[in-house]
Amino acid sequence: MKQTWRWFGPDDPVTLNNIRQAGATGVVTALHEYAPGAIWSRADIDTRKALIEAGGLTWDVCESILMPDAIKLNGRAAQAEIAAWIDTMRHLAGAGVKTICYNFMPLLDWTRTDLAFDLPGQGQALRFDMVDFVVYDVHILARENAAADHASDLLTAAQTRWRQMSPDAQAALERNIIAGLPGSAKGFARADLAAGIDDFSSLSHSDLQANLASFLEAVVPEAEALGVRLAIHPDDPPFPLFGLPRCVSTADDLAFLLAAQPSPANGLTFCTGSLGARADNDLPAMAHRFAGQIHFAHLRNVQREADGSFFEAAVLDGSAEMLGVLAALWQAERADPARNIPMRPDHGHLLAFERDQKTNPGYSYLGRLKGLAELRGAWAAFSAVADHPLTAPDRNPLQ
Ligand code: CS2
Ligand code: MN
Repeated sequence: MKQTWRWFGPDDPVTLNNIRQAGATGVVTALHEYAPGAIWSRADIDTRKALIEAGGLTWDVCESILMPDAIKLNGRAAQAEIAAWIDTMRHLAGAGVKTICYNFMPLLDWTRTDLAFDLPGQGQALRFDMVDFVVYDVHILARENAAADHASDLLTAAQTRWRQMSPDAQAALERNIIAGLPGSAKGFARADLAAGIDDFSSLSHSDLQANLASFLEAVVPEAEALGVRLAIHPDDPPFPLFGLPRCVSTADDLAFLLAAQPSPANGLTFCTGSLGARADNDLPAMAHRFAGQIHFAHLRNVQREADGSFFEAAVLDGSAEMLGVLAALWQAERADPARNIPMRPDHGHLLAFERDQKTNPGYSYLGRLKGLAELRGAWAAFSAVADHPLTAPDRNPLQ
């Protein structure tokens, strides 16, 4: 397991030295100044890489090359956008950055309704509140036929909550949902979101899958020739929003995209927090099933609630069986010692004095440092149980 850390570049409140102190040896980053579809220059890539290496770290993963909506909407017809994506991939590979994360969520990237949810005695977390989301969809954005997409009990609860919601609370909810979160392409104004939803309104789940397959058909051969490992990130949350399809949410979705272009270059970012937001995703089983194609892992946890809401939990405390996933990754590396899967702690809680400082939502220092430490300890324990003389049958301290 290669311990990495997401860094948003020189403006990130977390410095490269902080990252080293957290115990990570690798960096996950992207040139976030580039808009979707723009070709990253080799010079800018080299400059970022030199900065990271001067900080005593390595640039292990690019997260992400943004995916223009034209590719999600039109598939192979978006030839210019696909060609530009390949050019950026080529420039990254030329600089030695050969694991590339991306996602295929139409219009909206990862989405939450609350960026400062208070956890008793544990700081603050990101949260997706399903009733608040329905309030926004049905009553604030007032999307046409939105009610048809939500269960009656949610509609009733949303009606009540909306009536009690102040204008300021409504404005805060809209900002959280559409203003764009770290790593996303951009934020929206309400009218732009409504227009974008219209653009995608005729797209079905299988249409989006077909467009992803077309993208992979064009890109995977080039990636394979370059020695690049593509690592698609799951949908977050892993279910449709605003009636828009999502096609990287379930084990079937992952199996489809891997089968679309069988190649070592066509792989996954196994994000336990994104996939774990669905109760029907058996994460340890999925990690075992797809272990050979997991090129990158995001390890975080979420606590699910009955109505589909969830909030970011401590890595070993949430609804997802983190130790089962770690065991699958540990066994995959044990089976092939050449593998050293880069992993990063994903979103972390906002803790202690950091609550008074500028942080990127979900990307605090203390919360991620705590998560990485717990993951490192669990990983070491697997090795100890397997190898340490103390656990040899005749010297097992527990016997
Ligand atoms: C995270 C995001 O959603 C997640 O699990 O990894 O922060 C991710 O970086 C976004 O998808 C950015 O595109
Ligand atoms: Mn993730």
